[in-house]
Amino acid sequence: MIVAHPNSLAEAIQYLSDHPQAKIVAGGTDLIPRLNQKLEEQTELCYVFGYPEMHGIRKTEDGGIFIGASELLANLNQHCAIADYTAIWQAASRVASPQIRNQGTIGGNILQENRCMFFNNHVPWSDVNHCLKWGGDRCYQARKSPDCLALFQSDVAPALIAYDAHCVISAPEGVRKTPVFDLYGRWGRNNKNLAHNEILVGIELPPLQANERSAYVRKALRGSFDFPLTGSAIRLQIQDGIVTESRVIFGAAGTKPVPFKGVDAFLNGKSVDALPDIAKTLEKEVGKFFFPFQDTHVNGAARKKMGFEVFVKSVEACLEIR
Ligand SMILES: Cc1cc2nc3c(=O)[nH]c(=O)nc-3n(C[C@@H](O)[C@@H](O)[C@H](O)COP(=O)(O)OP(=O)(O)OC[C@H]3O[C@@H](n4cnc5c(N)ncnc54)[C@H](O)[C@@H]3O)c2cc1C
Ligand code: SF4
Repeated sequence: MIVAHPNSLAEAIQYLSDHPQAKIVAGGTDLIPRLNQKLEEQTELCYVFGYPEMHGIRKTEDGGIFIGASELLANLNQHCAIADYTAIWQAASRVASPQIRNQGTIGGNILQENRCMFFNNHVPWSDVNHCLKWGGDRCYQARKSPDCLALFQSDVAPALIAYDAHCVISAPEGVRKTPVFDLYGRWGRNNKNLAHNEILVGIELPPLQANERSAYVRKALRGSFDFPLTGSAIRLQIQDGIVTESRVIFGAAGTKPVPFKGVDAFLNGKSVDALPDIAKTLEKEVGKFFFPFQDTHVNGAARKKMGFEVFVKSVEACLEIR
């Protein structure tokens, strides 16, 4: 295995352009276990860490915040500027364990591979028919699906999307910016809209609005370690006790973060005091946004139920911080 560590961001982009088979590695907490389990074959890695452009958490000219892609998740939790973006702070603090948060980066978190028990528990050298993600001809998760539906389980991405965060991406042609939501394609494999020689440099958060509140709540088998089974990021604008804008993004609900379309019709114009009761009436609506994905811990029906539970709790958590 070749592991290159170019001297600068520009050299890293050049290296990736010259070595189309090389794959970016940052903290390695997502990629290295996949390589160890032989879920992916790589002979060349390009280590992107230590470049000044990709570090730091600082104010932007418009009053927002820039988070370098190489910032460790643990650093997000120690920064007072992130604490004001409550849902993002909460999501970063819920990821995995302290060990992983001290090694994993925010960039790697939102670019982590989608997961599925039929793929991740797979024995690559066995003779069984491989699924689509392995280059086989079928999906075991959803027999009729034309493509892979593996689950995207980043905790932080839904919270970033709730805040309309943008990615700053360095490419051979220069720097481009794109909404975090647009980073993800439709299916559960090869679904990051990032060219091989593009590097995520950082994430920009817009300035905080007056009277806004947010929260992120997730459910996991072991809260202190496991991937989320479901997650809900909520962001509300409130004027004189009345909701004026609402946004909810579900995590571990599908192949990418899933917006609760139409949530404004239920929450906008309502008194904050009425929200917890309104949220409890939305089980059917919320269930529509959670793909009935089965894994070793829960079946599809349970996932929908848990999706509803985290939604209700995220509404309550959002209102607790007054
Ligand atoms: C036991 C365990 C539990 C976990 N639990 C959770 C959890 O609860 N919630 C959660 O959200 N995640 C969880 N994770 C996933 C965890 O790996 C990520 O959260 C972590 O942040 C990944 O960051 P990294 O720097 O280690 O990524 P890496 O492994 O280095 O990279 C991940 C992917 O991103 C790409 N990449 C990384 N940085 C860049 C960049 N700057 N530009 C372009 N591409 C890049 C890499 O090529 C790779 O494909 C868990 C992982 C483990 C092993
Ligand atoms: S969703 Fe289907 S194609 Fe994708 S990894 Fe799972 S079984 Fe394979």
